[in-house]
Amino acid sequence: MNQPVMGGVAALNVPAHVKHQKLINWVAEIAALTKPDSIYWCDGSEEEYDRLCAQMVEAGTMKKLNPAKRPNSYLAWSDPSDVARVEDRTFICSSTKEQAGPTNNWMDPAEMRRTLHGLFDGCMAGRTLYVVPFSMGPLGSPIAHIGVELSDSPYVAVNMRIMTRMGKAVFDVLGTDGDFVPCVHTVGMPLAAGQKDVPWPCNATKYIVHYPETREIWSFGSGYGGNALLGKKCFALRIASNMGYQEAQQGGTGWLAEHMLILGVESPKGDKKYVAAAFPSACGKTNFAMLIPPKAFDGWKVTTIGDDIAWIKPGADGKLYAINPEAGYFGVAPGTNDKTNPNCMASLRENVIFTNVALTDDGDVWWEGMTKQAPDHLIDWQGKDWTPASSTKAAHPNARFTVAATQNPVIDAAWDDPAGVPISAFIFGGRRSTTVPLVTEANNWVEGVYMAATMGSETTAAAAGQMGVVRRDPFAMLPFIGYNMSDYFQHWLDLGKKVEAKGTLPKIFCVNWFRTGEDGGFVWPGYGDNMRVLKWVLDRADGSAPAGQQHMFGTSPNYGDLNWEGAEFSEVQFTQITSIDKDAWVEELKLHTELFEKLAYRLPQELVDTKQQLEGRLGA
Ligand code: TSX
Ligand code: MN
Repeated sequence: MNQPVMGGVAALNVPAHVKHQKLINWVAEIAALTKPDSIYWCDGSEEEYDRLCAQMVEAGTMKKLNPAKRPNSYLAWSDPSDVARVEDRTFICSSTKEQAGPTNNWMDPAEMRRTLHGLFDGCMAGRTLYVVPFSMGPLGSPIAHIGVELSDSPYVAVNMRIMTRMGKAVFDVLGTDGDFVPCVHTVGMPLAAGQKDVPWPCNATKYIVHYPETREIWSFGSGYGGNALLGKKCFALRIASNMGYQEAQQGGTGWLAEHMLILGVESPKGDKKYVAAAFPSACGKTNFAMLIPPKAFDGWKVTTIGDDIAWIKPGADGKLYAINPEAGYFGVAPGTNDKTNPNCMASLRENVIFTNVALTDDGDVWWEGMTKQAPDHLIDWQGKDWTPASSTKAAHPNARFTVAATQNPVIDAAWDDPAGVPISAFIFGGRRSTTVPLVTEANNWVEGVYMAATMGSETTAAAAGQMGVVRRDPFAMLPFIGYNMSDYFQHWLDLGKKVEAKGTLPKIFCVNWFRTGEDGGFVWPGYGDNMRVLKWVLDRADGSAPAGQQHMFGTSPNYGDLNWEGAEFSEVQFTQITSIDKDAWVEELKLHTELFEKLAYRLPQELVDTKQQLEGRLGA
């Protein structure tokens, strides 16, 4: 289909339906820089998806799984060095360092452009440049935005088809002069004439670069997840958080791009409410987004709008409306099973791309925690024989599935609604073995923002450093805020004031499923039983639940305020996970001070004042 290469320059092959000259010029410019062998414009069709997958099977990048076991599904094994996001190689190249703030890596944009120009020059030699048009959010939604990713990875093209609204229709929305975020991605491994490719090309040198002023994303050297699927963390969080902030700076109300799941709760009477919830990694976000209520909640339904990212905008009625900018789930496989998340397991029955899980002898997949008993023999994620006696893991701990949201049996009817859904409550959670109670309602928006700003999570894996150390992860956004974190806090405070003046703000809650007892075990059963907490949250949000116990940090339920039907959970246990240990909180607030010192430049005074009030209440 591609026209012959002429004079070493690949033919542009612009399809007739592409009428956006600026886009065409940009593709030509990037092609001139990266020097691919050919250029291919993705149309997003099923035929194209099947063709690219077959091509990757041929190249050894993916294996087709046994269609009897896992219909229309594939398994990719990455290079062992390319298995996760690379935060230390992620840059926010705003014109000043202050705009990126102390929590982001920064480099002068002119200097970064020189560096990247050198790296990208000829980087696609021997490869095809895929033009991947995508919409983050329902096509044409007033909350949605368009991106175009130019990538030399067919793995990126097929994953983007699942994770975003990808294809031809995007060009119709773009028209002749619509706005789009330009995203350039390369695995960074040009092929010399006749050089044989490897199954997973990548480069030891990696750069994940954002230019917030010009709203560009440039990614070099990795083919994995958030490093390469640029619609997700790079666009939907880092660039979008900046867009929402800038809109407010330019006199608008502004909007929020958040690392949040969105779920719906429907009562037996048919009342429907939505909550958005932020959790750092390893807290089970996808599990919460697909929660199955326990028997005591017969007739109640929990449905999923999204499992990772929310774009939130004030509506004309004074409520906050949220969309899921994504169209699929790129979730962690290990630990997922029919007990922890049956809805997720059902989503994964067919049409899935698995990355870095193990291969069974009958051509299916397996990962740690999928079944109690591991199979007798597997091929592990590095292509080696594995048995239960092996000392290594069969699946990489960050192994992933890519699957369309539509495969989720509990997908919300409004998941694709361009208007979004109204949010009744925000929930912020972390993994804390001590100190933080099961659930707390903030006294007001400012104190809720304080809770979210100071939230933290204990590290779980040795790889992440010391086990059990609390890492502050404000709003679960530490690696994802595309500008200065103090300005981000101010944006939340300002937006709250603007919305409060005209309408109703969601209430803010803080949860912790992970308090441990004397024996070190988790006290709270978690999972479906989180519905008991969720119900209280919604009842507080609409004012129908009693005030509960008021304490230094807000309001928590009394034992009798939660529905315990079918649960064997005593008042003693409840006290264990809701009690407030003054000494622990004295230490906790010292850690808040540490965070605030780091963020002192432009830290909102309201948050400093809130901390002082909490210290006062604690000392009293
Ligand atoms: O996802 C989790 N959630 C949210 C579910 C809706 N996890 C898994 C976290 C790692 C990704 C949880 N782990 C939750 C939870 O609420 N709670 C816990 C801790 C826990 C682990 C095991 C048990 C109870 C609590 N019980 C047994 O294993 C029998
Ligand atoms: Mn995430």
